[in-house]
Amino acid sequence: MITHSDQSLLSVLLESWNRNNNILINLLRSIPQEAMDSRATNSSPSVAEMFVHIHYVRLALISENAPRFGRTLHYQDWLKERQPVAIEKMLHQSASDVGQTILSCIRDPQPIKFHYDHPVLFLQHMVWHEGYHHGQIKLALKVCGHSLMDKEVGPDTWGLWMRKAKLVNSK
Ligand code: NI
Repeated sequence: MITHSDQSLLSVLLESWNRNNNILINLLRSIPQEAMDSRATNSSPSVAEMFVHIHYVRLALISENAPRFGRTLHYQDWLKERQPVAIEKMLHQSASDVGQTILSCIRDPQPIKFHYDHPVLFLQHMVWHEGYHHGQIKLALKVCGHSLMDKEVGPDTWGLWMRKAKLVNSK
């Protein structure tokens, strides 16, 4: 049974996941179409491929760990996608899937199949993974002459973590 304090902790955790996805979407929206093919090196994935990779990893880990919530994966087809609007739609869908999976697995605990002892560790892994690629995307853009300035993109990326939204009774 989920207590009131568990429920409020869960709400904050899911809010952190929403913010993580909003940060990623805001990064995507700040990238011009012509910069979507930027790569840090010749053998590195492009910016578009890294966003698609994030979408794929979310869904692949749901399928592996909580197959009852899994979707069919079309990674090779998805990798051809370069349109930011289409990629944004994918990211919204997989973010929602991750959130719903976490919530369902906490409310109705069943053993996690492979990688995690608890659904919250899955959530934390995704946040860490996406922060890692966030930096790689910005590096690829910089190498290819499409640097994003912190003063322009910072408020809607980094800034979202620290935005006060009266989620909890802080003193
Ligand atoms: Ni990765």
